Amino acid sequence: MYIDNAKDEIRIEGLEVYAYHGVYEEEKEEGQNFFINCTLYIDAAKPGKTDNLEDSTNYGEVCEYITKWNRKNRCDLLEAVAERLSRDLLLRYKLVTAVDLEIRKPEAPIKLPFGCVSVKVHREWHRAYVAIGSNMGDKNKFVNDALDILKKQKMINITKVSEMIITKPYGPVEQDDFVNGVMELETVLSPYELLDALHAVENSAGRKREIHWGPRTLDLDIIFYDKLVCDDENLTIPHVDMQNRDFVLKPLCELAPNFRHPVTGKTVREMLEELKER
Ligand code: PH2
Ligand code: MG
Ligand code: MG
Repeated sequence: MYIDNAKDEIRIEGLEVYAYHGVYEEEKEEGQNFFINCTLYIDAAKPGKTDNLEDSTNYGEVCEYITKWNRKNRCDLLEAVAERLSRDLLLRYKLVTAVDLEIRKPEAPIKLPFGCVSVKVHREWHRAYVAIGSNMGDKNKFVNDALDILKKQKMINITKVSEMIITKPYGPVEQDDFVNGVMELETVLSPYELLDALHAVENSAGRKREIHWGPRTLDLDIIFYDKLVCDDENLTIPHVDMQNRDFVLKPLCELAPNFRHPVTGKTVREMLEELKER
């Protein structure tokens, strides 16, 4: 779960598990010892006050979970163990906002004197705002189906959905009116993984990429992803033109009026007011 202010840590060090991860046959057959270090990021203020385990995450239970996970799962690479286990921890323990996970393999089959090999990852929940648009066919159905598909994905939690509004087409292409809205979501996906997931939903609505800015069955655009600023050939966050689009700002203002644009520092409400005055 995404929480803004969870900078406290629960640490597990040197948890020993016997498992069968590895690229080589003898590793898969014989198995070996792995040692796991794990930091869980939480907000300790509440359990600190109440002194009640229910308000926190039980580290003993997490150790059991990690141990069982390594009995059940087999990966070739330490990277895959770290990737999959860290995401499963985030999905399983709702008060944990981020994890550092290190998988150490001191008995790795390396025919040289060495201390240890390991892979360490950091994974966390993120909050994103995604704009929804449709102006072809059964527009409301495309929007609702998209929300239903996304609600089923465990790596994504939709936390708020704005009212859907009908808007005149913006831009140079003459086309039908749009249904537009915005959703707020929490996700353990990276921005690129989220983009891929949204494209898959657009494709499931039969989206064809023919005319740039042209009519579409479904358009899902990432507006904000935390306070990330990213500008490369495949992905621009925040959305470049959001401050000029009332069909984005109006529904976004319903969900997050005080969210500040990470570059301009303006709140969503301020951007909407400025757009109305123009
Ligand atoms: N999307 C566009 C271009 N123009 N106009 C409205 N009203 N709503 C949209 O979602 C929209 C648009 C390109 O993504
Ligand atoms: Mg768009
Ligand atoms: Mg788009």
